[in-house]
Amino acid sequence: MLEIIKKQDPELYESMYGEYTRQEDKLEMIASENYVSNAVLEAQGSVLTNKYAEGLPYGRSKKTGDIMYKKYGRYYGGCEWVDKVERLAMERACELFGAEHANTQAHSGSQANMGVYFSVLKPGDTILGMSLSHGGHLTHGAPVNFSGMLYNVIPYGVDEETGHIDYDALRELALEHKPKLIVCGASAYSRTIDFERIGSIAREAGALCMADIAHIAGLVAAKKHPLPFPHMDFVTTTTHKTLRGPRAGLIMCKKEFAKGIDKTIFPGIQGGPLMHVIAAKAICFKEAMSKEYSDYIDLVMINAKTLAKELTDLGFNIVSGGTDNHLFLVDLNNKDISGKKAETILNQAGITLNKNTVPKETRSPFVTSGVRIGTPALSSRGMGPAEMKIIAGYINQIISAPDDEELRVKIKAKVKQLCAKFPLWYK
Ligand code: DSN
Repeated sequence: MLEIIKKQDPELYESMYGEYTRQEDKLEMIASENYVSNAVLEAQGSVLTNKYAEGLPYGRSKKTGDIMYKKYGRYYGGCEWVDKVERLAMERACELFGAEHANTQAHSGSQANMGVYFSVLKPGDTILGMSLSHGGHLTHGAPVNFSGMLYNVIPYGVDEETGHIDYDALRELALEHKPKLIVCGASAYSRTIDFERIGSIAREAGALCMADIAHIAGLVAAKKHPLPFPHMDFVTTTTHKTLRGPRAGLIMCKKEFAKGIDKTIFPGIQGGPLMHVIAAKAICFKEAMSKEYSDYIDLVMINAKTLAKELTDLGFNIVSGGTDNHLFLVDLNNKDISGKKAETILNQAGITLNKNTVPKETRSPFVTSGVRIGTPALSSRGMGPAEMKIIAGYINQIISAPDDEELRVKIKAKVKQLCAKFPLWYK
């Protein structure tokens, strides 16, 4: 691994190899991270990175706006092979998620969301989005993000007692404020999202609706979470979380919005697409259609449930009482420790996760009263419920003795041994 860089640039190599060993030797429990396949990695390191392909792998009929593969839609010559790559990625995305149209060029989840907003909203329009402190994403209308700066954002959230989305309150807000767009989806929400209900609220309020499924894309692809289409007009996602593909974005939409989305991504907000990354997306979509992948998602969900149950039995408060997906939030208020401190000491013991706000939060987002825990990466390396029970024990020991540095050193060594039983597959 990294043999050429090792010879050519030892200074850089040291840090890159350091990151590789960190991934290999530690328990990666950040809910949005994963380990890609060798095929996904190979595509991203391929010669497709050399090619400019601004435009699309098709033209459109001037009369109807329909896609015409015979028409040339690129601004550069020599795109005959990358055209095939991008079409494959688009077709596979549509098949996987039941979409009428896919644009696979978005470089990231934020750009995918920007692509949708810019295609149907004008500055000052009203949108409804899940508040960041209740589990939403920055791009769903946080004041510090372009979405919060450009639009009139009405935030909705969870019922602070149950930790579940308050759909009745969401409906009332929608009917009162008549938003142009309702955005659903979350970065820190452990329960099934009722796309059908949100879609019906949007129609009642005369709004368009978009689901950002970045976190649960793998569960949706494996049909272990209800599908957003046909209830949503737009679906955006990243491809690198539970979906286990390259670090990138994807937009899907109903056919009537296809032309607007394509135009907004290029030339609207992006230049040349990253063809090596689009190839890697095509690979991950194919992988996500397999039986192995479906079994993997089952394991991710069983592991999350097992870990949440074990921690509950050890006296931890899990927000909403459990999980339906790949992650959950731990409210540490009864443990007399902040999320920041928990993140730091767990990392010192080889357990990587992130601090997170919890319902009724009293601390700042830099400190927080909780942590977010996810199982996608551990499940990719083959860990199962037996390992989740061991890990719950480690977490409990560390949080119960926050000043015990020696304990952290001991557990770090045990974590390394555990990880060695589930080696990464990179050559
Ligand atoms: N940063 C991502 C996460 O951790 O959920 C969201 O984009």
